[in-house]
Amino acid sequence: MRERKRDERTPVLQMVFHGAIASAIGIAVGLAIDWFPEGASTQAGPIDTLWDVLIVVSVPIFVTVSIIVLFSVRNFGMRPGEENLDGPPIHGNTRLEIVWTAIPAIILVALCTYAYVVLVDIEEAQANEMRINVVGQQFTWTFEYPQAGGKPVRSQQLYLPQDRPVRFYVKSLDVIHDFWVPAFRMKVDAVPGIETRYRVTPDRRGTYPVVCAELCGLGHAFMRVNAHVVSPQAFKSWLTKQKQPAQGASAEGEAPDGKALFAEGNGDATACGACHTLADAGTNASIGPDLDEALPGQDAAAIKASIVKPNAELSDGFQAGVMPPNYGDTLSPEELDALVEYLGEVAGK
Ligand code: HEC
Ligand SMILES: [Cu+2]
Repeated sequence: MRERKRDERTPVLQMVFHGAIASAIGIAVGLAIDWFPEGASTQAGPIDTLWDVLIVVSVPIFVTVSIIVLFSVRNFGMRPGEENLDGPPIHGNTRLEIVWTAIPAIILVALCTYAYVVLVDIEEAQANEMRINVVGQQFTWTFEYPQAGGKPVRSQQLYLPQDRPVRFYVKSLDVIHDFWVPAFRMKVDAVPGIETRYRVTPDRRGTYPVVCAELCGLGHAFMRVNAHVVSPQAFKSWLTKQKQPAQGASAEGEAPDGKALFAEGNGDATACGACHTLADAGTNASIGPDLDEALPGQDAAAIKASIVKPNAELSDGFQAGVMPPNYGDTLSPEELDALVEYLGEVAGK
């Protein structure tokens, strides 16, 4: 009698013992892995803590389920000769059922409550918020900084002052994209026809990748720019500098600047530099052909044709449908001429 009892109890003790060791290892590994790049916003801290709590709670649950399955297979598995036997009929055990429903329910409600509290906390409106419009399109981002009583400043690079709360208003001109700066932790879809939003307060200076997190076409993997978190003074002087020069779009009466158009676009037209390398304009993207190699030897007419009808004649090794086909509309005739003239000069160098 005593013998039997001990036999029945040992498997449970063994399971608890193995489960505790496996959970400890799983939690240690889960917490040791750097899942995210180093955080650069006030939102990152609470989100990373939430992530760690989820690991600490979910690893033991996963281990418990796996261990029970493994021990059951070993101890209660079918032996040779038992193929036609049915197990003993078991009917409900109300106490057990209540326990295994209540415990997961309590864990889930607790985690949901905690996650909700974190969400409300990181999305809270801040005083002195700066608005930035984010426009996604195949295959680049444009950032607009609204200016009181003037035209917004547009940029292909995201500049942010350190410690200033920002609210992003995200739009898409074509398909669904997703505006994500992993170092800030927040991300939201850019959906055609609606405006989505999120808040972030960058708190560490540096340069962080802006990534499109929604498969959006051939150039998706290249839909990357940089977010620069700089000191408030540096941000101010950057913004002032953006306001002054031709900025691509021609100021009244001035001739459009081909180089600036190439590097920065004009707000409607995506910057050529988002896809092409051209040393003279200081761009180094590689979605389209390297123009330092492709341009020499081409005359103005050929260059103009490549811009206005990109799919008519394809460069070797590149696919149709990547270069925007609407530069004839998004660039004014003067801008197009300035751009062609500029590229012609670079080609002739
Ligand atoms: C979204 C990415 C993208 C943008 C933006 C873009 N291009 Fe392109 N471009 C490409 C790709 C891809 C090709 C090669 C396929 C083709 O010829 O259509 C190409 C081809 C070209 C060529 C032909 C090169 C050769 O081999 O002869 C020229 C010239 C060119 N682009 C200039 C421009 C200019 C100028 C702009 C800005 C007004 C621009 N591109 C904007 C992606 C882009
Ligand atoms: Cu995209």
